[in-house]
Amino acid sequence: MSLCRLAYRNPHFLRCTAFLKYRCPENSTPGTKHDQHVICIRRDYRRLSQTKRFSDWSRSEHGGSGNKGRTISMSVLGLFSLAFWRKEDDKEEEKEQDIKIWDDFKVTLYQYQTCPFCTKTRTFLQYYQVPFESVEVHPIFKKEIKFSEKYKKVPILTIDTEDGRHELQDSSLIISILGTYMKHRGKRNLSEIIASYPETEIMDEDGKTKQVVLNKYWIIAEQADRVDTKTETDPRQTEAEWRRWTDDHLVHLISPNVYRTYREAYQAFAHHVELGKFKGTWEGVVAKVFGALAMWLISKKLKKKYCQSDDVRLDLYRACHEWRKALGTKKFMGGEQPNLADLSVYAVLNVMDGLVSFEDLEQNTKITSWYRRVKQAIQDKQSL
Ligand SMILES: N[C@@H](CCC(=O)N[C@@H](CS)C(=O)NCC(=O)O)C(=O)O
Repeated sequence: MSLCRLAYRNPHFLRCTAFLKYRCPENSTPGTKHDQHVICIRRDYRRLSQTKRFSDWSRSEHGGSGNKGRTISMSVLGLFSLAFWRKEDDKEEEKEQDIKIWDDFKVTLYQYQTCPFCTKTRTFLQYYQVPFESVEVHPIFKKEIKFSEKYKKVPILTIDTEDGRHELQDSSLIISILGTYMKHRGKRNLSEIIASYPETEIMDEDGKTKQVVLNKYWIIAEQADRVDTKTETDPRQTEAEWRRWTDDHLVHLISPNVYRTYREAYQAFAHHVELGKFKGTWEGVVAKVFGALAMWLISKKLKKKYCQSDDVRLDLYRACHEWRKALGTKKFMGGEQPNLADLSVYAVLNVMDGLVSFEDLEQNTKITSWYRRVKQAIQDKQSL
């Protein structure tokens, strides 16, 4: 249990956490154990200070309780809290191990900032604290991904290692490969894991042959984690199904909704340009005017292909109801922590965050509480 949760339950801990904050100087040596504790405590303090109970306490404290009492209670409780540092220690060690497995790699994400597939990949990298650089690809000239001879879509992830460069394509495949690599904590090397996701030729409904990776949505479990599917349900099964649903269904509802009218399309492009590297440039202006026009026209075609209702919002609401229903009373699809399905659905919806379509979605579905929980979980991981 984090200090923050304890503090929330027990007013004495409020004092204690404040004491710890006071005791942790801003200029602790970066990278040391002490520094890591300081980071944890500051993070807990930050979260704590956003709670109502904290503001009530801090107001009453300001009202003037005795200094002596405060010093004694802070000191006693400060000592008491040392017991919890041990737990933080273990967590830190685990985190250090996680970070170490990326030490010899240089990871680069070639992306469009607002593409849902790229957002999905980026969210995964951020949540699992994989150090990476991102390169924004020019949507027309694509000179940044010239190295990729056949595959011209984004995201592309390159991983430079001692053995050379690995080039990974397709958001879900990238996530599964990296997820499996982390699961095995570097015990299996990356080339071996990539080879565990082979391409197979299949024939689609129209009789055309295509290459697919059959286990694309699966994290390959360690022997010890495997469950007997005759007696238990494998949580990876649900995770894989919802990840597939995100790619096959949810993601296709985004463009028709974001670019539903020219006005909405223009607002979306203005918002994206504001966030991206073309802000304040002539390319940004062209993107706003003509990009919005192009996407508005394209979204009409996408609507015909992927949407059932005349009002595209209804399809989006329906999809979110479906997700909410499957979540039930669970905090996340992954239980107490987000799993890859949570991160994928979140990332795809995140593309609309700040736009009219997202406001409508929040008003017409019960998606907000879960969405905010995932957002918070990602932020917490990043502030670690
Ligand atoms: N299945 C791929 C789909 C990737 C995809 O369609 N990306 C779009 C951007 S959202 C793309 O690059 N389209 C080609 C283009 O923009 O020229 C994935 O999951 O990564």
